[in-house]
Amino acid sequence: MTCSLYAIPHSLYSGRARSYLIKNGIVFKEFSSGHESFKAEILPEAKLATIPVLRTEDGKVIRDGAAIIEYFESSNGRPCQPKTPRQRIISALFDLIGAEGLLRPAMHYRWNFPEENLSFLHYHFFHSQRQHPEREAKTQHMMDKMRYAAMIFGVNDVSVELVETLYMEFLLALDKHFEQCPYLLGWKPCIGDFGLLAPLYAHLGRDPKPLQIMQQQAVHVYRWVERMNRPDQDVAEYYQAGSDYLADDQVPETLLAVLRVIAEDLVPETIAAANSINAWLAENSVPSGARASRYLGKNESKCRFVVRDQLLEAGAQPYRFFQLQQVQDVYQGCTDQDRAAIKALLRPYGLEALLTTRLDRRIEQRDNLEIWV
Ligand SMILES: N[C@@H](CCC(=O)N[C@@H](CS)C(=O)NCC(=O)O)C(=O)O
Repeated sequence: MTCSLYAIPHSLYSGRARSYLIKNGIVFKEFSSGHESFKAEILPEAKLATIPVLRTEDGKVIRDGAAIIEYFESSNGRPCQPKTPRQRIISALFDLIGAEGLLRPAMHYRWNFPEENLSFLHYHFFHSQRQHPEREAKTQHMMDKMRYAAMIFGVNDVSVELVETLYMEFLLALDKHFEQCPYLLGWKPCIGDFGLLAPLYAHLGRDPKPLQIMQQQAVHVYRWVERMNRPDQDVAEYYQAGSDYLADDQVPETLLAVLRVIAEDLVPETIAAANSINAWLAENSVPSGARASRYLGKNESKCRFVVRDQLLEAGAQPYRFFQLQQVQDVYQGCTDQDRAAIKALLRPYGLEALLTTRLDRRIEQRDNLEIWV
């Protein structure tokens, strides 16, 4: 039996896991979440109806893109984790950025351009539903739910201009980076490449409106998106290609320029979300082992933060801190000398704050759920 990946082309988190499987030569067959087996066989073990979910060769069910990647990384000697400290942190940081840091542009460019995107989206949402008399109604319900999620992430009439400006600055900076080398840290993908692909494939590199922007204004990013979905290295345009991460723990200037833009909302939002979730933890007695849901309460846990003199409001999501823990775990595992090098690398962009911003309770994954420890 080969692995089965329950995923759909237009799903953000599916793109991350799929690319990892492709790049690591793991044979799999992909099924839609609308396939009968998803509800009948997968859901009872996956617990939540999110994708991606993997069924391994020996029948184990793993829900969550990060957990799927960790399953293979931990059993294969961590082929996609750089060995040196600065590169390791950068890789983990881009994993966080991809999973959490680009949700506003991803959702904006998907949902706020109906003329360009709607029929394309309908096709995909429809085919992720089971063949069922209420298939169309469920499709509409799911699309409405995702439109609403765009607002929860902080896209509204006031913030939209800032969301677009930040995205374009990020995209053009990333384009300059990929002009120099084909992956974030050199000649092969790291964990951070897979994380970053999540928003840049399904939404920003595939929906008609943002795809056109990427193709017309950031051809090197577009090529990286293609490259991340191919099993070979796919570096024909780089005439002196290497095969490994850059030597001597190098982090290219072009990548730091990307981080400079990203930090502008990633850092204040993460600090604000930590404050909001910590206040909630202080007010609510949360037993050890209780589920850490996507949002606290009924979506009421908002955090507010300022970016370029503008006040933004977004849902505070515990999952952001599950990802951030990975960055902090790498940092904690370093020698004093390596920690100093990491701090010096991140300090100019204010990203050093992410090494110490944390929730008062740790989040872990157990039996396919995120739980409070
Ligand atoms: N933490 C999960 C999140 C998965 C997730 O939210 N997937 C979306 C599709 S990209 C989904 O299934 N949404 C359905 C829903 O929320 O009902 C992961 O990284 O895999």
